[in-house]
Amino acid sequence: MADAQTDPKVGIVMGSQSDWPTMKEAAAVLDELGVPYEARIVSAHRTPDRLWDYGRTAAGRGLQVIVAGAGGAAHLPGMLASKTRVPVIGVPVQTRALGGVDSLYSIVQMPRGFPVATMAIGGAGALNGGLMAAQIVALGDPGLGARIDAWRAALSASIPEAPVDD
Ligand code: RP5
Repeated sequence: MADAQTDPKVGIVMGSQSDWPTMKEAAAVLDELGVPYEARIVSAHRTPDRLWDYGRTAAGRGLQVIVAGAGGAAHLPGMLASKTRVPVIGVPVQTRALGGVDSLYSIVQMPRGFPVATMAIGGAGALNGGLMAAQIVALGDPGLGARIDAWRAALSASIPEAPVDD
């Protein structure tokens, strides 16, 4: 999975290495669509200075959107949104203790003025976060727009009309 990509348009960030199995679903769909991204561990609590630097430099480095995943007291997406105008998509990572509802509530209830676009809990949320990021980048990239249209058409075509027995 890519990370040595030059000129990343999407930043995938997560609070911990333990979030990567979830967040790599965002990376996988960006790979599939040919969108350059970087993946970084940036913890609101354990590496606050790294978080501040990431948010402070994001727009200047050319990032167009950030997909931020965290679990539990999931402050990373909201704190990043407070530090950069680059749109932040939040992914609530599933937790053992509370199933990810804790992550969801931590991410979704932002105060007026600092939005975070919040996805579903877990892998589906991470994949959708990657797709949403690609769709944002595609606003200025017609070739990518065409690849997303083809991706969606292939998904539709893969759905059978009638159910079958297992
Ligand atoms: C959060 O705490 C991370 O986003 C992660 O989901 C959760 C647990 O982290 P680890 O204890 O597994 O590093 O900051």
